[in-house]
Amino acid sequence: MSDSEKTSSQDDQTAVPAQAPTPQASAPRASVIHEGLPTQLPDIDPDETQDWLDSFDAMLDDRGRDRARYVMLRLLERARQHSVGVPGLRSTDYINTIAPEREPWFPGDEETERRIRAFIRWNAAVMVSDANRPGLEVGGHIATYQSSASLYEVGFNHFFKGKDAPGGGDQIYIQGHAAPGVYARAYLEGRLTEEQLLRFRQEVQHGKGKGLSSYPHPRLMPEFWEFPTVSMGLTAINSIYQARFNRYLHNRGIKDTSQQNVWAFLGDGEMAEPESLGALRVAAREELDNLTWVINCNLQQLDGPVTGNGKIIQELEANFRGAGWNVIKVIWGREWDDLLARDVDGVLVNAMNSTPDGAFQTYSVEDGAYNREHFFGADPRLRKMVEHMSDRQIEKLPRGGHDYRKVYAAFDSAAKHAGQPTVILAHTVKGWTIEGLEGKNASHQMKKLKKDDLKKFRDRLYLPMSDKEIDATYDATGTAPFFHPGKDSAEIEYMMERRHQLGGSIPRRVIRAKELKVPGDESYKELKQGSGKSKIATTMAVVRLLRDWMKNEEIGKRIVPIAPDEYRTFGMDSMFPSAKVYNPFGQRYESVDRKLLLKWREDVDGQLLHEGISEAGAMASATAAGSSYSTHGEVMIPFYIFYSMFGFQRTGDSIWAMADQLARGFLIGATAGRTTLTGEGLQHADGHSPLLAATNPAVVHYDPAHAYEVAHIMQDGLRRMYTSTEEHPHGEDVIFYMTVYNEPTSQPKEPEDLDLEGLFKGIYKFGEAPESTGGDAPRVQLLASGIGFPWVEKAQRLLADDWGVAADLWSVTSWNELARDAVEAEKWSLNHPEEQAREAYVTTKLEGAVGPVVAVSDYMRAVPLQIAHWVPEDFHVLGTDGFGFADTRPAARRFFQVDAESVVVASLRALAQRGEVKPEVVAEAFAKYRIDDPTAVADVKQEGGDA
Ligand SMILES: Cc1ncc(C[n+]2csc(CCOP(=O)(O)OP(=O)(O)O)c2C)c(N)n1
Ligand SMILES: [Mg+2]
Repeated sequence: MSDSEKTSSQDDQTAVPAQAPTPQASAPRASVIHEGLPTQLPDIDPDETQDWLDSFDAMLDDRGRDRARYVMLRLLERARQHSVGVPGLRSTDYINTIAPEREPWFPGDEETERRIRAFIRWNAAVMVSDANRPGLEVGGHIATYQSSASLYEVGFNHFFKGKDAPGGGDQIYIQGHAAPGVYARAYLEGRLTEEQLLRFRQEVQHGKGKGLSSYPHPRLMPEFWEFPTVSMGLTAINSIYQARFNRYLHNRGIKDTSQQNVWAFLGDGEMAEPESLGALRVAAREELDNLTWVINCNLQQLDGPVTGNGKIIQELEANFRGAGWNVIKVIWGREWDDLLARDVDGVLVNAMNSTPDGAFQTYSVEDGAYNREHFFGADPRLRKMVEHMSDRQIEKLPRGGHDYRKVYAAFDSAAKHAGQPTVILAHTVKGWTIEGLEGKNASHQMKKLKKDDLKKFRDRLYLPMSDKEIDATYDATGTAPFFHPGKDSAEIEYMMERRHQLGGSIPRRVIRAKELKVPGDESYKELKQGSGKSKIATTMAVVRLLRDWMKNEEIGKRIVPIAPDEYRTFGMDSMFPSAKVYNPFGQRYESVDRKLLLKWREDVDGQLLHEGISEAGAMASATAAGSSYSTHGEVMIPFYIFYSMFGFQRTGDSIWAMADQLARGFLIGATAGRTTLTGEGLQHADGHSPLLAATNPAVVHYDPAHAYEVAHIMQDGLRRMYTSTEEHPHGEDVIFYMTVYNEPTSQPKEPEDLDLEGLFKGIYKFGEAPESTGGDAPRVQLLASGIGFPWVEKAQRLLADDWGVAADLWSVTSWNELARDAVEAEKWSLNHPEEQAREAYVTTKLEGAVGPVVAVSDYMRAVPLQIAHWVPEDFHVLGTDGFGFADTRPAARRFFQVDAESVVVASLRALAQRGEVKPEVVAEAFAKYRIDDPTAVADVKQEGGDA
């Protein structure tokens, strides 16, 4: 490495590159500093610059580093005030961002709000403790809500807009483990009864829907919860994309969302999930000032400290500032203000800056004397600063997240901030106000409060409840009584009035969307006609239909195409010029391909969501769009198309959360199959996504073989999800997953007498064996799905021509749906012992079909094997178990033994086992086709192999 490279790659602001090519030979140049601001400018007045540097040096000599640092910071602040483009700081001192003199006037009644908070704290803790009485012990969490009560209550009393607020209200994501606090508030508001609180985490034993779900689960409490939040990290990313989707709706003229804000409550431990911080720049880039995160920094997670040796708040601050967010730290309560004002030497701030989180956690549980000794004891000036305070006063010095006014100031500032998303980093103590829990490493898992804990807790909250009352209830039930001050009390009136002003109670989930008028049969005609002499892949069929949908007057604008940087892969680049890629700032440059017909176009009202390379982001968009019918009262139809390998496998948990959120939409696993996407190899070759899809009860999976099947499935998807029936007045809460392929195949015309019921339920007979085989030929039933269908078609010919065997063909559109139906039938039969057992649909369909049944698909055997138990005859399955690799399709199919020749040998073997053909025939076929040898297909050509 040359010296000049060394120098120029340093962060050092003063280093001068050895050979800086300057326009004016005499002018020295500063090197580039980090954070991307241009400083590589010629110095137009070196003498003046030197004067400034000399005075800085003089100040440093005379007044020391602290003073020099102070003046530098003030200069930076002044420069920013005047919009001089200086680089931002990545971290600030470990103090409140909002100085006391800049705190706003507090518009509420602080004492009444304190009492409300105390009631909620009490009921939240008692409810969890109660759920853990002997013999019930269903778990729950006390400590999380106790650390964040003030954060929520400031929001509830002053900021969160309910559904009836002008503009439709806010979206609020509540930290999953804080759910008891939200139930406790709903109880005070009269939305939940005491009986319901007593049924926390008992969702079926008192009757379905009579209990309260463990965490926010819209699927389980669809009129209460809106956003499922308990899987750490998903709240973070989903809230960003929700805020972005709000803007998308607005910019596309679908709904005015300008008055709506997204609030997300998160844990400091949760920030370690990649999904938590992974999308920060999306929020910054799109200037989502409709988004506020509140991170409850209690410095603890489940097992213990988040970063005992470090400082999580400082770490997060640097991350967020670096990503372009507005950061508001709420570190200390008001009792520290006076101390900080007297900290002229910076010793207190220095102690705050240098104390690791692990030590702060210890200070939170130790008494005043310990804190005096250890925190203030290190420096005589610090010690002196608290001389006038009693140990008790020192012990009571609170964290900012528990100071209602400080929290209010942070929320107020966040709400007014423009041009950036805001994160509030609130310093709290886990289990705050409950002595037995506070700050303990194990607090997250402490679920039970003893009599003594309860009494101390009551005292701390100043709750008007006698020892006698507590003792009596505890002795009778093993827990404490709930507290309600009465409907007409000042506190309840106050909180109800606040909620009334802010648009009603929250959380609340409502469906106000108008029903869609979905396109009729006409729109699907083209695909049902088949492809004639040409070949098309099912992925193409899907895209063609999508294009038609987008032109449809009723539903066109409601479709939200989503792709993680793969539109070209799926042949959708033709949509760029017309539908356009959504960008809230439009396109501020001339596109490189602007002269081409298929040019790249970004626009404010662009319809295509282009997520960059983020499947997690794409899923978050699909979730926001798919639940818009309830969140916004505007039905939107997400159409998320992806490499099937990077769907369920990569983002399965997000799809699970999407299902919990009762979101609907189309997920399209394009380039599906283990052997169909040739060349891409092991990590692209999807041989199992249907199996993963089967694990999600909301997901309806189809693996269509033919374009007309695609058409019917998409049409039925719209019908089921977006139209009203008696059973599902607002549409069904399902997600359609379709696996489609990139291999061009001849698409047959839709048969005249198509068995539509069979197609939707998962299996229908496609065709009989050719008559040439004769009536008494041995017979097999060949079942195939998706791209496996052409293999059984060819096998049918080979069996007839080479071996005189008759094969009937069945198109299996969904192994998953057949298996689900069978399980449902069993369940029904178990529950109706007096009635004739219900038969699985697949059994009914295959009954009377002659001969063994051989199934094949481009997936692992476990996919078709799901139906094995209900197939009335011998069942043999071929599949693609194992890792994929790169090669041609014929080679891959021969390797996995799923091609036509393999189907033939498997069929003959199945017949031989029943004595219907001679065993030698199997060996003969095996030798003829060499199905164990992929080199036998070395020269077989393929077409359209790439993605
Ligand atoms: C994806 C995921 N992994 C693990 C958990 C289990 N879990 C629940 S809470 C928790 C700790 C949370 O700590 P933090 O985010 O700091 O929240 P706090 O309760 O301290 O506010 C863990 C690990 C989970 N819910 N989700
Ligand atoms: Mg925590």
